[in-house]
Amino acid sequence: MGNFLSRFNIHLNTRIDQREVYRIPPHHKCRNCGQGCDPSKSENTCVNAKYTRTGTKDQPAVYRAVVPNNKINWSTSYEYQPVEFTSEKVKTSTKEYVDKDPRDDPKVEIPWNLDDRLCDRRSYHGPYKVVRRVPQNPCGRTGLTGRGHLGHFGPNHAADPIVTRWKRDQNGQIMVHPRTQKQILEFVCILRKDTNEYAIPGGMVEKKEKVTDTLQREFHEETLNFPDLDERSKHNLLATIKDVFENGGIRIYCGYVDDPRNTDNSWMETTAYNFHDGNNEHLALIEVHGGSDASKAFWHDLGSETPLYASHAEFLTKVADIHNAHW
Ligand code: RP5
Repeated sequence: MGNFLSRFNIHLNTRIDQREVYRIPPHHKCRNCGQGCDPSKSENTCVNAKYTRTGTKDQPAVYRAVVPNNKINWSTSYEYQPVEFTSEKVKTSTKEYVDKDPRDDPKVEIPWNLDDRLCDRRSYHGPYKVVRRVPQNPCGRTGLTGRGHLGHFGPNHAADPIVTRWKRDQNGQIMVHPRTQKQILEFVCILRKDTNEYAIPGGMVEKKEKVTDTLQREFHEETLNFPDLDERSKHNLLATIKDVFENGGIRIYCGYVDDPRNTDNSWMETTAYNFHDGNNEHLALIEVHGGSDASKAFWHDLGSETPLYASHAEFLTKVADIHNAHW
């Protein structure tokens, strides 16, 4: 995969919830192996399979139709037999507003491309097509139709807090990477329970929730799991997070995420913000401990050496760029 983010028109500012139209990325990471390979090349094993396993390790196997990179775009004709899949958990969830397949009931008018105040169905990339009563993934074919493991048809909105500090030695000096000769950043990283991959501690924007609140809630749930902390310390910790998250931060990205759960009709979009404590004044002093969907949380070196979930490496490249740090 090339530089996913560089294909977007990224604006850096601190306003949240502002809708802007970004250019749509031309292709996905390979969904067949998840590695960004090109299944149309003969040396690639993906080319030999018609269907490949998708989803997470703790879910029953689901197979996607293999889509060669040059057939991802909807405008390219392709004899295509995607697999229809919506997980039982999603189908039976009482939490989801869009909890039934709209094709089952032609009388139900779904307000696609709109925010009806119960659900924001707008995409950061502008209006998407609705084909046979379901949204069409603006980034092309994925080998799977339905909602997969996602709660909503169309865009599923998430938020990603990228909390960073400089890596320091015992004397407090910022450490420099021997290869790039650039200073090293650390970020708050989690190990996702579902895929066992390193990731930013992001999560879904809940109904009627503002992105700024999601950023705080997810950071709290996934990285600040201290059941034994006394009430006063807990209060101080949350006050620090609230103060920094609401008053600082650089928007790194908003738009489509190359998430393994994406289908032809449901996809992830996120807003990623960087909160940097360059002088060890507030966030840098926080100890982290995994909770909720994270089996672990820890400060981790920011660099190309670490493989990360979905498009998270692309967001962190941008963060490294902004701070002129090692990548
Ligand atoms: C990714 O999935 C987003 O970038 C965000 O980090 C995450 C949200 O999903 P959950 O962590 O809530 O599963 O696409």
